[in-house]
Amino acid sequence: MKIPCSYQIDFNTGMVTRYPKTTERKLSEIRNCFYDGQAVERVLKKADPIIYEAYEVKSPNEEGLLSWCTTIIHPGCVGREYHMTKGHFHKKDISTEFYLGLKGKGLLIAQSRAGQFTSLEIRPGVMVDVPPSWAHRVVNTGIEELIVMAMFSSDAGHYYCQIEEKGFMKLVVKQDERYALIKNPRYGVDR
Ligand code: S6P
Ligand code: ZN
Repeated sequence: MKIPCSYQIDFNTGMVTRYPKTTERKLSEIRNCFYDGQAVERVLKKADPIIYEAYEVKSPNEEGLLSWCTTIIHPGCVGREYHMTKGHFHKKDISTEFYLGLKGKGLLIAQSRAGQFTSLEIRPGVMVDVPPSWAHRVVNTGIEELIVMAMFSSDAGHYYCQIEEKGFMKLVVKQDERYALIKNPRYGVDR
């Protein structure tokens, strides 16, 4: 039986005391997330930057338990598109997830299986409720790290294929020094 426990999060770095980093996504690994392939190549000719990192505190994969994670999305753009996470659905389609902004600013974009799309601004103190059956991605639209904490059912699982293949309906791009959502020309087109 699991016993009650506590954790220490550094809101400034996203690090969790005694928990190692579990994810580090470099541009080369998530190149297909970005629309502008030529811009990806231009960046990769010089370096392979880390786009985001995560510290996951995982409970056993059992119904009734929660896991959580801090994600640090570094600032920047590839072409006109802001840095972002890969994005996913959950395998267990009755799973809700909550996101809390800890540092920086950005957007959580979400897309339902039924084809609805929405975006919500996230910044320190903002909690976002992602109900079941909505794919979600976090985008850093600011000039400093965006740090968020996500809490989800331990047995939710992650399902990346659909987003990898079809993308989200909209891109989050830099326009006149602020963000804009534009139609994704590649949405629904196999990559
Ligand atoms: C887990 C939750 C987050 C993401 C993390 C990285 O359900 O949504 O902890 O795993 O932000 O994003 P992604 O899309 O690469 O898993
Ligand atoms: Zn999730």
